[in-house]
Amino acid sequence: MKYTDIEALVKKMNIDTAKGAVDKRVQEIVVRLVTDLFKAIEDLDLTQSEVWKGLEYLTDAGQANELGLLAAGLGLEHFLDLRADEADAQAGVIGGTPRTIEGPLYVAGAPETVGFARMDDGSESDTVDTLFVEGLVRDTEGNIIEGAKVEIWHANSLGNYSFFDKSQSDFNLRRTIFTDTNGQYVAQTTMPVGYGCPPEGTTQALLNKLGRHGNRPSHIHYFVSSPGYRKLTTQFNLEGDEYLWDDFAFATRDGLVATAVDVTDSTAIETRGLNKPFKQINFDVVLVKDTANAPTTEIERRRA
Ligand code: MBD
Ligand code: FE
Repeated sequence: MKYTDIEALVKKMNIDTAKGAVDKRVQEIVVRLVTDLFKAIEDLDLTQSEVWKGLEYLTDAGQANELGLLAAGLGLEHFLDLRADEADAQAGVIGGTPRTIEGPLYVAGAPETVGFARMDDGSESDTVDTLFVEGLVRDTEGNIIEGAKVEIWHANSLGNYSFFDKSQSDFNLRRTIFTDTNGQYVAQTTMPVGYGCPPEGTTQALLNKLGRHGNRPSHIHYFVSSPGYRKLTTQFNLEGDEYLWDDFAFATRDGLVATAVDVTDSTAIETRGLNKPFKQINFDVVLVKDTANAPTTEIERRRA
């Protein structure tokens, strides 16, 4: 079928048939997407079986709650970041720590403290390196921000996240730390290991067909917010990880690579109240002041 015929057909089916109140935005989106889908079916000469296979795939992915994972793996979530960067630049909003994807594994309601939090439940203390992650939250002029809300979440040594991994305790490796009077946050936790898509899952099944892996480098997620500032969604990825620049979710960005330094000095170990060497990461954050013309940084999505 010709494109003009497809366009006329979709209009006839979805616009000309409207009788009740129309949500114009939804109508515009549906008409566009259905038109583009029909054109793709035409161009690729999809068989009926292939079309049903596609719908069945989406059904399975939805039932497995893997659509968020699929969005990451297909680069949709990263694409939205690139568009948000463009919109910021167009609005003249510049500076601050770069954004990168939230991913599908945030859980709201983590325990809150000021200045310091121990994030791990101790279950991996004997088998995994202890990690101190710390930093300052500042504005773009370099002034520290006291009371900034720093939400941190990351995986355990198997690359799994609490809540989604029911073998972990509630809110393990998830904390909210408000910066202290020096604008500092300190988190004591355990070294994360990169996530891999469930091998038998729907996302990995598709990645396999694309000849792609489903692995992320070791990383730690952040939401950082403070009244009067734009909310930052970001994460750092760890130097030395084989997937650092080969992330299936495309989240690694310049400015968001951190190095975990080995600390073996006995005084430093004692000062931290430990009895073995540990790792330390510095991750400072710069927030940008909110302005009337700045695009919103609040993203509505269903979260656990
Ligand atoms: C993750 O931990 C993650 O951060 C993303 C983006 C996708 C899957 C797992
Ligand atoms: Fe993650």
